Amino acid sequence: TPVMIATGAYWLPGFALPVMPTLWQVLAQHLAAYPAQRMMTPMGHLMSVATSSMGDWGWVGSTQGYGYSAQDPATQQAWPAIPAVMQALSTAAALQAGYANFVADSCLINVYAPGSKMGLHQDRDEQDFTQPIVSVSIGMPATFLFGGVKRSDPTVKIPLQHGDIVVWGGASRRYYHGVSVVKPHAHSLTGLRRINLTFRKAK
Ligand code: MD3
Ligand code: FE
Repeated sequence: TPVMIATGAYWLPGFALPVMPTLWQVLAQHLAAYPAQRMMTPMGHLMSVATSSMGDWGWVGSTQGYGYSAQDPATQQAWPAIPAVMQALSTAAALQAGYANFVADSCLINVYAPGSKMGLHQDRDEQDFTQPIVSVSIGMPATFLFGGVKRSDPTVKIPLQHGDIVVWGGASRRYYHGVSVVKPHAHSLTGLRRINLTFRKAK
């Protein structure tokens, strides 16, 4: 049962749990072949979160700025395809939230160690903001911060657990958001890691 948390944003607690064994198998395999890397900010700092990608487009950061690239900057190789289990999960979650026919061409994989965080930001590197973003939380819990269209808007905290999915569309697609410093609560599947998948239509 979807829980509306803002205009167009729906929380689907535990939605990914039934496919988690299969999902974790393909994800662990992917991370072994395409290790998550800490990208550079435009200011030349390292992000605390490490990232990897799947699909036609992968999100990358560098001192040249942020954006989508068809190649892994570490290897210059194309990203691997999004596995069927993940493609089907993101399409089903989007539909559950009222967004029919969502087909991701990018899956960003954010890997958080204890102490990692993500500052308040907007996602605006995608071409079409009418397309939702589907996020899947795996492993250690985290507190998600959710604001409004202005950076100064008040934020609400959402405790995201292993297996939760949130679909962000409509007005919420442009809202500022971030993740508080992740605390060390070892998880049976991932150990001291939180992994967040965001399925996007980048182009
Ligand atoms: C709300 N990731 O990768 S996912 C990101 O947990 C990002 O790793 C966070 O923000 C994470 O850009 C949050 C939830 C999320 C993703 C995209 C959104 C929330 C969003 C886009 C618009 C509004
Ligand atoms: Fe974001």
